Amino acid sequence: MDVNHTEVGPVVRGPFSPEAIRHGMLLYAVTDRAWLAGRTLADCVREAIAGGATFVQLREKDLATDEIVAEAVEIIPVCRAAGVPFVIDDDVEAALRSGADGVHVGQSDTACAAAREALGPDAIVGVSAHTVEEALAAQAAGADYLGVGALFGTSTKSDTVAVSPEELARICAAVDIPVTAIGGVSARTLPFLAGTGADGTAVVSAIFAAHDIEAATRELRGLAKVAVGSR
Ligand code: TZP
Ligand code: MG
Repeated sequence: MDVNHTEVGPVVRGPFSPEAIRHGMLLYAVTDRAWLAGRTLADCVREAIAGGATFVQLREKDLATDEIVAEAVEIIPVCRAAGVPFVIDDDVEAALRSGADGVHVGQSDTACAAAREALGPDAIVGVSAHTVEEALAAQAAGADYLGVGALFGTSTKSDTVAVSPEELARICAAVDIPVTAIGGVSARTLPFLAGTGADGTAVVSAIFAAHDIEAATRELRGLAKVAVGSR
């Protein structure tokens, strides 16, 4: 058994190439425990990956770092078995301790450069951006990808900044790193991302609130392949 990949403690991360990270943006699944319905989060992630999710972020707003680490070590083997990158929202210490592939930070979280410093050159560091200025700053600070949104109305996050498809397109044109579009993306809204230049979409509720997560993810993956991920 490769303990580096399954236990809490110092880990050796399999570095993901820039191409693999860009591919991961296509259908980026962001977890939410609001709709577990008797399943574990790892079960839900397994279903999402079976349906074609290309990247996974563990997003926990109400758990302590120890609890996030415990959750992450359940999910990491599921992602690793499928070769799907796995990052943790906000909590750099949890990413470090769990052996996650990296972290996703918002504008008011740990700075991108500090996250990189803590996690090392092979870790994935993603940054949320809402404007061209923020996007260029994140790229200059060494971000591997950008999450841009909220594109559409969402009830998953309350303090969102609205980003128009036009601003998304300006951001995609301004940066070289991959971009995934987030916020209110569903089978109904995903086609509106066409032509923005985004590499894909990041989705919470349209995946994790679904009764059949695998089927919902498969439908979104099919739509994403048509609408985005073309550059
Ligand atoms: N960041 C911007 S919008 C959002 C996050 C985390 C929530 C997106 O959730 P949903 O359910 O896909 O609209
Ligand atoms: Mg955050």
